[in-house]
Amino acid sequence: MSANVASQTFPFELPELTYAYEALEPHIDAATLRIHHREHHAAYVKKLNEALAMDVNLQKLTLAQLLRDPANLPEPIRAAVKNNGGGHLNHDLFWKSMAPAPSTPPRGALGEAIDRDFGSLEAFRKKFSDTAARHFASGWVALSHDHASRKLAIVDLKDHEVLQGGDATAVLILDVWEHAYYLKHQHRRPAFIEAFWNIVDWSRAAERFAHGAASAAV
Ligand code: MN3
Repeated sequence: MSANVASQTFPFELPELTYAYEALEPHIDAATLRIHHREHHAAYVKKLNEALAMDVNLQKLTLAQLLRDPANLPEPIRAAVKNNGGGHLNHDLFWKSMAPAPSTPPRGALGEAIDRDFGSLEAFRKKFSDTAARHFASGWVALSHDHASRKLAIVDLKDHEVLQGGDATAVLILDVWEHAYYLKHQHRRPAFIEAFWNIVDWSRAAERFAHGAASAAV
């Protein structure tokens, strides 16, 4: 698995994608993907670094530590770190949630857990899609594996809220901000959600699930 931005420290860098901007066509168009990565995601990284530029103590903390309890951050940069840091973390996971089609259904432990907690892959997809379509304004929808209950759940995140790494593993995430789909789909978010299922990288999702389940069992 490639390096996780959660364990990285200042200065943060825009991660390269593991596929070309054209590689997710026609499900996600190259123009949307390029702008989303090189402009939107890059801007969150830049603003996160700007917020931390004057604070040498915070520069020693990993991204996960910075986002763990925003109430402990200095008030003047609290919102900037929470929003831009959360944006950085979630986008990195979003890029890793996708791969060029065709998407093959999850096998092994993740497939079994989806069947157990949602009834079937189809039932999971419907519930996730409905949550994503209903999400009001900007945000994210994640498939989360809760470490305490050992169960999968669909989590609706506002703006750039994040799943807390110590408590849960983010198995999969979908960006439902308008910038993720507006160029191609305009107001038709459900068409974008439907397209997403063609390019979900279930094999990397299964790796995250297995890794999280192992650390939760310790
Ligand atoms: Mn985005």
